[in-house]
Amino acid sequence: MRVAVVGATGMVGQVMLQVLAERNFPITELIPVASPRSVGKQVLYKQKEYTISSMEDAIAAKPDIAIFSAGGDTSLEFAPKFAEVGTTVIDNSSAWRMDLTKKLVVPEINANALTKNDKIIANPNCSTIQMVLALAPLHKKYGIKRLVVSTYQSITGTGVKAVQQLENEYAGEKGEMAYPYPIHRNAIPACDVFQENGYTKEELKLVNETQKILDDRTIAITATAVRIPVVGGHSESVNLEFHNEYDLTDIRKLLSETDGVTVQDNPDTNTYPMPIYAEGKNDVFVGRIRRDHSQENSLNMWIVSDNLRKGAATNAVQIGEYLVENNLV
Ligand code: 2RA
Repeated sequence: MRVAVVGATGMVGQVMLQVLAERNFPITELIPVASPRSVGKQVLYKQKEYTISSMEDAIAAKPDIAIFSAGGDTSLEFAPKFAEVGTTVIDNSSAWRMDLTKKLVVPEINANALTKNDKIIANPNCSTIQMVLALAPLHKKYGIKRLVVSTYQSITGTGVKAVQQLENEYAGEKGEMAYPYPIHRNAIPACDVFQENGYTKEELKLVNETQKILDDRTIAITATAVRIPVVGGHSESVNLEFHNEYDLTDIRKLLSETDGVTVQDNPDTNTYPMPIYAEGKNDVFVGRIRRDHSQENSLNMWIVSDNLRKGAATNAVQIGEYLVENNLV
């Protein structure tokens, strides 16, 4: 497979290269792509240096797959150009996610809907991916009526500048600010920009993408997305109301049997998911699974995952694996 990684020097792009190597993706030719100022520089893949190509040269090379993590504007401009030469694009930005002609894919849930005709495939938002992976089996059996989610998101989701700001604050040093206020010893209830309805784009992604992936616009969803001074992954407190009565033991069984989900849930032994332990792993970790006694047919749980892996790079690579395994590229 000739594979282009667009945004190869970025935080997600670098994890993408790690994951492609770890999972031994069948690459015969790797084409790292980055901004014009990076063209000609080197990136490492499997301990070997690869020269960064321009977008134009990468398109001309007609790769089989192009995995993008380069922002929405770049995806909107260049994903169609790759598709025109026959490349299948897997895009990590929000550009195509709610496009009615594009599929929004978490492989364990809906990769089976993919066909050879899907030349631009959208990777969902990180906080959406980890949540829907846990919700899908529960929705299938019990039918989710309403979902209330609060997120506690890693600053790696904001980008390198935010990580640097936190490190500077830890060290008591001045430096470039990603936020107009401290990240260290703070909680920032603003992930991405505010919309006129008072919600942020991040919160609306959790609503709209979840309904699209679960293919059910009747699910009532409300979200609050918070940035916290953590780097290992996103955490989410999820409250579910089902249409039907449920059995708590069966909920645990369904989650334990779901590919990509690990249940960590024993308060007696202080066993529950935490980002410091999820970092660098590909699974979605679920714990604090408990009945919500304040309302019928309702459940609380806690979901943690490395937002750069299953929340971005790993999910995208798994889409690529599905395409290869099913001869769709
Ligand atoms: C965030 N979900 O965490 C986004 C990814 N950039 O801000």
